[in-house]
Amino acid sequence: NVTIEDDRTGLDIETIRRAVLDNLFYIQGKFPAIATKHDFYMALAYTVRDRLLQRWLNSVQTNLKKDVKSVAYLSAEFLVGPHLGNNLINLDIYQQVEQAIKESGLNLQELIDTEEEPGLGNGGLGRLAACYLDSLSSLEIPAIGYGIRYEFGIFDQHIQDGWQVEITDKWLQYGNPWEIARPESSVMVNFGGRTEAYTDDHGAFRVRWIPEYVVKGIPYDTPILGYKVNTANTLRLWRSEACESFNFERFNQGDYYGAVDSKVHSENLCKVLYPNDEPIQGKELRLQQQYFFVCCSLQDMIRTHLIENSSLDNFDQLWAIQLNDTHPAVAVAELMRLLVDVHHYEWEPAWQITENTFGYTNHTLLPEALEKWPLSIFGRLLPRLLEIIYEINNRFLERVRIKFPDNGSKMSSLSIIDESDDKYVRMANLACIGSHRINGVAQLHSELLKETILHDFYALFPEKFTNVTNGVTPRRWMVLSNPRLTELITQKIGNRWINHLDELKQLEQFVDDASFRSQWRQVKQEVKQDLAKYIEKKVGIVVNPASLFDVQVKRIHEYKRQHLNVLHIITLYNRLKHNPNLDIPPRTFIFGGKAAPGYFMAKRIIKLITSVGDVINNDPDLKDRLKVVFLPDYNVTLGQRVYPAADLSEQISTAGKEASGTGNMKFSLNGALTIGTLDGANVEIREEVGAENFFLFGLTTPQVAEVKSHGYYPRGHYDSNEELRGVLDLISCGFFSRGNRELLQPIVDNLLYDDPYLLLADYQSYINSQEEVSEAYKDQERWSRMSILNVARMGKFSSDRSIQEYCDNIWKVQPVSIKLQA
Ligand code: 26Q
Repeated sequence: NVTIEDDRTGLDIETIRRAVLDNLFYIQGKFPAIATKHDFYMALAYTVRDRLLQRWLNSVQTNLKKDVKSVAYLSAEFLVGPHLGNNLINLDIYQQVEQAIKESGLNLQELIDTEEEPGLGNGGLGRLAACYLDSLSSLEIPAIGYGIRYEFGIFDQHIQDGWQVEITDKWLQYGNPWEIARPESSVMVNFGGRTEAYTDDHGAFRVRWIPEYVVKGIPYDTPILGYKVNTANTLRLWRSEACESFNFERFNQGDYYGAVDSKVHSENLCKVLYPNDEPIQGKELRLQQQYFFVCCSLQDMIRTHLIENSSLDNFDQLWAIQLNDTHPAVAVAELMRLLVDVHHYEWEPAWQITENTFGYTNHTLLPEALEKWPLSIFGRLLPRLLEIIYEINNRFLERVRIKFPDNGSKMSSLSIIDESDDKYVRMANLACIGSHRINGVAQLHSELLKETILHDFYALFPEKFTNVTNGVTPRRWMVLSNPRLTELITQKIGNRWINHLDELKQLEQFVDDASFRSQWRQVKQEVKQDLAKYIEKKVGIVVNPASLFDVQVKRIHEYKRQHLNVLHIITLYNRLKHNPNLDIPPRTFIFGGKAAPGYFMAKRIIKLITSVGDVINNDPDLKDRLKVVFLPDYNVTLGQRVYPAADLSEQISTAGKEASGTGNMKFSLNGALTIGTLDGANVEIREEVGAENFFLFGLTTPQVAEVKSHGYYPRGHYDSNEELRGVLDLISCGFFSRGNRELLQPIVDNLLYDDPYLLLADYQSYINSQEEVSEAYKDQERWSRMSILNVARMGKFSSDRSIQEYCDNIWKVQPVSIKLQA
């Protein structure tokens, strides 16, 4: 009974095996004997892509034809991670492919590991966008992600002599099998020049923009398949090019270099991702990037809309556009420009459409992290948009004046234009005014937004404010990254939890089952052994898989307080040196994270970690009871190795500084316990898993404010706390820096004389909490119970729940099921 399946769509083992060989030959131009691992990876990737295309095209077609609302998620960053493994999971063909690859004498994991990840983001915000695309597709919501196809993503981090060195990320150099260029859908984007008033044929007053130069945007599409559904949405990333790549006039005049000038200029636009996770002042190219992808995306939505609709009157009924922070906030003004200047709408109806269409997600509380652009740069680059922003602002301030008469301070804080010293365009104000919903990313964050940086907007339109607590996709962050745990859980409660994460609750019934706890420990042990091997291979440090894996992976930032973690390590070191018989469980401290290249303190913190590691890892007195590892080049791929292997998750930011955090969720979902402050989503994680299963320490947000209001004096803690003094003195005297007292002194000085993130104020509380961690770890049965309960109670933190809330409360969109037909 032989069935011949199509080589492009068939899912049985034999067909997949044949299809891979076919693609190897016809796409890579190789036969097995001379093919490299990368060739096989490419052949397999194309084989998987073939199986996606049917679903993808059906989804695109259906969304175009049906008059259902779509979500457009606008984000300057999408940190999607490698596609191959994830697509196998979502297609539900992992096992077949594993077998097919095996029968060809290869190993699937090795091919998966060959994929270069698209590093098109800095950290949390970009990764959140990727989790949300996964959930949108899994929930069958018509959606499209719009962003920039950076030629070079976030830099690769090397560690040389303990310092971070940045290397260009050439992720495209061997080709990208997951994207399809769509040059036929290119659009034009204006920059610079001037505006001009004119009267049209009907005698109406209008404005046109006469640009100095025009850049072409070319879309590159990547399918984003949902889990076990036919919905495959699109991630559409724009690449810039010159309109005319060659200037013949100049060439003929003998100006050979001038002839390609505009080409070089335009192509620079999307060359590189800014590696900062805070706004950088006045970088014109960054503003160009933002306007470029926003302008391309809105034109694309309008073009799509007009295929099936005769006007844009119902644009807001068919599109919900979400602004991922203020990076795409210029879209508010750009949609107004397109409606008024290009489609000849009156201002008021255009504004109704605009406000109904946009939602704005804020990701920060730090006032210094609010994006603002010098008026001079903005006006020179986007003259027409600045005029429109002035018009939006004038009309808005008129309404404010009526609601709060004679309140100059309200007016100036709400105005889009900051007139303090130099003049700036405040992007958060533009986003708030132009959106019908404004949300924070965790309960605490959303409350603090209303009390602090967006207080005056809250007073003006309370009905716009809401919260959507972040979530992460269990497909990538459990099923793909932790197959052993997935298998154990599924044996017990079936597999519905993978897209109904609340079902993990059922694990609670096994918490008293000693054999289950032992299997649970066994899984964690095996995953830790894998990571131990990786660590030895990568950095040459031998770690004990039975030790407590204490992990902090995230961007390096003073507010995230990696250096508080280091103060604890040195405290333990001093204790063990003075009392070698001290009974504490051995620990392996694992760090990972990139520092913004221009962030002096963050780079010193990396040097502090590696320096302390060098001393501790090589001190024979310690008998391997403490190890400190800095894993270079932390990214999505490495995260997938690290989260499953962690025993303890470090979430130790100063209260009130971390908007949400999402790594905290990935750890806890994989059975790590958290040591953390009452910050961001930690608050809700603790609420869910239970206070008794969470190691809490530190000042609360109001206490932080209180301490600061009385004139915080960090020296006081140094003077009164002998153990803390011993730690800081040891750093100061050059003990960790081969006698060099200058190297790490900036960190110590900052803590003693400024300490803006209150490390010294939280030090003792952190140390005490860490002692509780050590005590708990000694009782492995108790630890396992806590670990199981953490996983069982994390259902809330699926990005499926987050996306459902966006759909219900912000976007008002419905799922559309996709039927598979040819
Ligand atoms: C802005 C202008 C110019 C250059 C760079 C930027 C820029 C780029 C990236 C500003 C900020 C970012 C990234 C911010 C970020 O990742 N925020 C994190 O978002 C997560 C998802 O909501 C939260 O969990 C984290 O708490 C928050 O820090």
